Amino acid sequence: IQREEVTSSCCQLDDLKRLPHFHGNLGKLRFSTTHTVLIDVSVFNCGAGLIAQEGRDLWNSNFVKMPCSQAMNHSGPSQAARWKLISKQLSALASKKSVKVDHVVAAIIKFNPKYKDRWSFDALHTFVEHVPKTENYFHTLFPKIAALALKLPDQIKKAIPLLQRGRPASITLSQVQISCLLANAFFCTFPHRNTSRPDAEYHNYPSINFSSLFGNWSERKKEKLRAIMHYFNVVTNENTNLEGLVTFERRCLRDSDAPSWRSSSEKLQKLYVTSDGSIETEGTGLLQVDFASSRIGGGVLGSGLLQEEILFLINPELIVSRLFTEKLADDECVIITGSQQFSCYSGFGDSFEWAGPHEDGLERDEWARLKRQILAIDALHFKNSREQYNMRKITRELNKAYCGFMGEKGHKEPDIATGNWGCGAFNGDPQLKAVIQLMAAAKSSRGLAFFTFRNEQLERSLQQMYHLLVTERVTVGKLYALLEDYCDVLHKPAGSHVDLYEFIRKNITGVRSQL
Ligand code: AR6
Repeated sequence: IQREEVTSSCCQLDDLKRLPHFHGNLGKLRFSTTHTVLIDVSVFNCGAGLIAQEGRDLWNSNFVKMPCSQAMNHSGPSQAARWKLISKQLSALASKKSVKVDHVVAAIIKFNPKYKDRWSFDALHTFVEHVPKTENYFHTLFPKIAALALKLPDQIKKAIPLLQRGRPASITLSQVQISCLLANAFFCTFPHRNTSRPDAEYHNYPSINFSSLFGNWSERKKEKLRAIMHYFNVVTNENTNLEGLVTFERRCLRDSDAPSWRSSSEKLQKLYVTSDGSIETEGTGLLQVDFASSRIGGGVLGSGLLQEEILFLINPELIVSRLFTEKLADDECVIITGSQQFSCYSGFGDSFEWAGPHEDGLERDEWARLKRQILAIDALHFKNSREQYNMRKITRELNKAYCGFMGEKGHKEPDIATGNWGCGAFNGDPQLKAVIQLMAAAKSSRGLAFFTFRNEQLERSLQQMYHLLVTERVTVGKLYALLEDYCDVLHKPAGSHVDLYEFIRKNITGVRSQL
């Protein structure tokens, strides 16, 4: 009886598997038809550093259209002429020691003339004016960001594929290459990326040029800009050694991999639940869930400041995913391995504050990637909370979570750090989402660390529910059937709301007492 009690209780955080435990299963860095590597793999594999991979510059619908593209295209003035203009403007800024915001704005507008009266830069202006003199290094930082952006043709020589819908594929690039791409995003140089009209070429992609970050001043914008400027300050500092790689992988759940949930016989895996701490801190080394938008990064370049946006602000390298990741479909996710955390923060939403530099002490794997893995999965957005008690929607959420949790066959994967996925802006029920994630983790044979984000009641109820499910040896299939019954009960005419965990408890213990 005692043994049963121990194993049916939640585990400790230290009982979960973390990334640093795994060594030596990656092999040499290789590119393939589905894995584009933007640095020279042979140079990297013999330990001679990170240099840009030579390759072709392509201007078509399968690749990122680059601001410095010299490729011929048939629409309007050639990009080569535009890059000449961009280079002239940026070189002028880069040659100065100190640059005013007005000059930054003038340069951006010179090569984006259509937006002269449409873009506002009041947030950037106010920000630079508001920050105390002692902290105000921005005038001398602007020339350095311009110099970094100018290096684009030397840094990226091979076309960057788009991670398109329905096509699993990965891109590995260096942290220096990412910084150079983000410096271009800062100066809004990416072509065809300034409109989200339904007929626009990239309407299915998130925005990447920073124009929306620079307008609509608010306290939120101030804190966001502090985090972003801190990132540029670090990456342009000559003493910074950005020595790693980062991989962005789009995964799609093939029909043949979608589980038959009703007939799944797996039992629950380990669970750690806490109302203290956060996914990104205490969950370090686990697969950390990003409560994402289908357009990865959500409102990071606008005014959004929830879990995903905060994650992207403290790890700004994640923002580059917006350059090439098409909107996620129901059965897709993105996994990012190796991004660096540059900042600390406090608060959430309106209370968010940039809280200074973060020294990332993580080890690197054999591909020079920091041992940090982030999983972007977008939950459904329920305008009306009742909508979620529907098996079609529940199955969608199960498959979405499973797509991210399932891991690669034969690989040793860390356990997962998650929490109230889809339960803030997206209005999900935290109890239901916790069960869904437990089921997806069980199906993937991975343990869960669940951060309830100061919700002590959820912490207790989840611990009790887990204890019951494990002692009663409830399988994933059985839980699925219970959810079906629960949805039926809720949708009965005049049915009042029944607590999910209460319903599960009654049904399980009721079944036992009938035996
Ligand atoms: N660690 C653990 N839990 C957290 C953390 C954290 N760092 N931060 C927040 N929570 P939300 P969603 C908890 O609203 O509902 C963004 O704009 C906290 O209880 O960010 O999936 C995206 O781009 C919070 O209420 O996620 C999407 O567009 C809950 O997690 C959209 O929001 C949910 O956080 C996604 O909304």
